[in-house]
This record gives sequence, C-alpha cells and structure tokens, in this order.
Amino acid sequence: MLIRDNRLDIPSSEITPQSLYLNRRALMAGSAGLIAAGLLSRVAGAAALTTVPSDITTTGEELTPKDDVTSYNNFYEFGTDKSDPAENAGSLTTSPWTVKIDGLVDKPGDYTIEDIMGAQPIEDRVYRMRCVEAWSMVIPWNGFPLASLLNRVGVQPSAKYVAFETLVRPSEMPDQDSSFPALAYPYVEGLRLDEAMNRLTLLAVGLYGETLPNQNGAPLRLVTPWKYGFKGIKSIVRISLTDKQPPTTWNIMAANEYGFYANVNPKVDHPRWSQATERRIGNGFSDRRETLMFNGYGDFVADLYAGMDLAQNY
Ligand SMILES: Nc1nc2c(c(=O)[nH]1)N[C@H]1C(S)=C(S)[C@@H](COP(=O)(O)O)O[C@H]1N2
Ligand SMILES: [Mo]
Repeated sequence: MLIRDNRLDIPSSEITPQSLYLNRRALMAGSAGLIAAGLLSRVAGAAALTTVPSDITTTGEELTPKDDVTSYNNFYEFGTDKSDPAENAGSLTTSPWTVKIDGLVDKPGDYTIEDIMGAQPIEDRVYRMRCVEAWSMVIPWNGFPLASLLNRVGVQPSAKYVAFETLVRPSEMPDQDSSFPALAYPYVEGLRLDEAMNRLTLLAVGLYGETLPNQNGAPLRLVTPWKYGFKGIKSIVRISLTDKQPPTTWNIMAANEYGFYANVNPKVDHPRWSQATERRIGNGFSDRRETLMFNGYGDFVADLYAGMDLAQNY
C-alpha cells in the first residue's frame, strides 16, 4: 500500500512503495526505529486525520467495533465474500488518485484527492448504516458534504442528477480480472441533484478518525445513510453532472430487486426477503432490530420524496 495523506508533508515525488520508502527514509533520518514505527501505522491505512465536530449528530447508538467495520464488507471488485475486501484490497494503489469531475459543471477537470480533501474541513459524523441484505452498523465516518464539492465546481442550472463511477483496474481488482465477474464494471451509482445536495450526503475519506481502509472505499466514497448501503459507491474516480437519470449497478444487475432510489423502507420488502428488521453487526446473531423508515433520517430527507409512491420508486 502507498502513503496517501498529503498532510503528512510528503511530496508526491516521494510517494513510493512501502519497502523503498522505509529504506530511504531510514537511511536519511538515521533513526530507523522511530521512522519505521511512524510509517508502519500509516501504511497500514491508519493515517490520522485532522477533523472537526459536525453540527449533525444522528445517533447515540453504540458504535460498531472498528474490526467489524473493516472486515465485514461488500466491495465486489475484490470478491463477493464479506472477508474478501479486507483480504484483497490492501494492495490497491490509492495514491496518486484523481477524480474526474465533468458534465454540467462550470469547472470540469481532473481533481487530485489532495485538492479535494484540502478544500474544506473534514467532519466527524456518526451514521447508522443499513445494507439491503438486512444488516446494519453504526459507523463514525470522517468526510465532508458532497454539496461543498459540487458548489466548488459550479453545478449548471440544467443539471438534475449526479453520476458516480468506481475505479476499473483489473490488475489490482481480482473480480474485474475474473472470467466470470460478479458485476458489470465499472460500478456506477447516481443521485438526484437534491439528494446529492442534502446535508446528510457525505463524501467519506476516513472512519474512526483515520484515512479510509481500502476495503471501505479508499480514498473517497459516498455515504447516504437513509439509503441502502449499495448506494455508497467506493473508490470514486468520476463524478458527472447530467440531466438524465444515470444507470446504477444493482439496478442493471436486477431491476426488479434494486431500484434507483434505494431508500431504506421497512414496508417495502425485497422480493426475496423482508426488510422489516435488521441484524446489527458486532453483537452476535441474536441482535435484531426493527428497521426504521429512511433508516431513521426522515427529518432530513422525507421532504425530498413528498408525493412520490415509494413502493413504485423503490
Ligand atoms: N465499488 C463498489 N462500491 C460498493 C460496493 C461494491 O461492491 N463496489 N458494495 C456496496 C454495498 S452493497 C455496501 S453494503 C457498501 C458496504 O460498505 P462498507 O463495506 O464500507 O460497509 O458498499 C457499497 N459500495
Ligand atoms: Mo449492501
């Protein structure tokens, strides 16, 4: 894994694989132990982030242990078992990283992750997360509102949707290199512009106060806590403003099971299972809870869907 936090004062010309880096720095500093100790935590994906409290606090629930958040994942590019992303994503190169922002914006371009992260404070936001597979977690994210990035690049009046795309790199993403990939790649997702601008909608760059582990979608992933987890597209390389509803991966794979909206809704069952309850990860198999409409975030987002039939627009 590569060093990827620009706030470590490491010029990008110095960003090299771990072994090279360690050797060179150790030589330069003449204090191998100290440097190596500091670096090891960084290369393990544990670079501390400088964050600020958020004005949004959404849950007083117990946090899901970090070990569960980082070892029970969906990131099909690295395999379909829950343990595959933690096992296989470590080698993903996340620096350098650029995000193409294009379409109906005033300032299209290739933005570096350092530029994107440096433009506004990184907030601490605890969100309850609900996967369509009927499990849930409570995750302390670190990130910033998608709206601040969109405002910065200037959304044009004709834009109505935001489309997102994940990296395609078969050399580092084993499922993309498979003869029978689990999904059509790139993984794509989308939001209506008003959903994208909602203050809950976060671009996450970390969790538990440290840079995002690769398996959680480093270096940049979407978080929309009132929607099923599959909306939370990982390792984003492109954000496009459009006037048409963009295609979304799970809808492409099974349109009768996964809609564009993907709002958490205990009253609309998945065709193959109930969505009325969920299993809270981290407390054993017996911890089942009732699922809340909009995952409990109705105060923030219910207005967005006024007058819509949510059974039709699932
Ligand atoms: N690129 C990409 N993004 C993805 C996925 C994926 O397979 N590929 N899985 C989604 C699903 S189904 C869920 S539940 C969340 C899981 O995020 P987490 O592993 O950080 O909890 O990521 C979402 N984002
Ligand atoms: Mo999911």
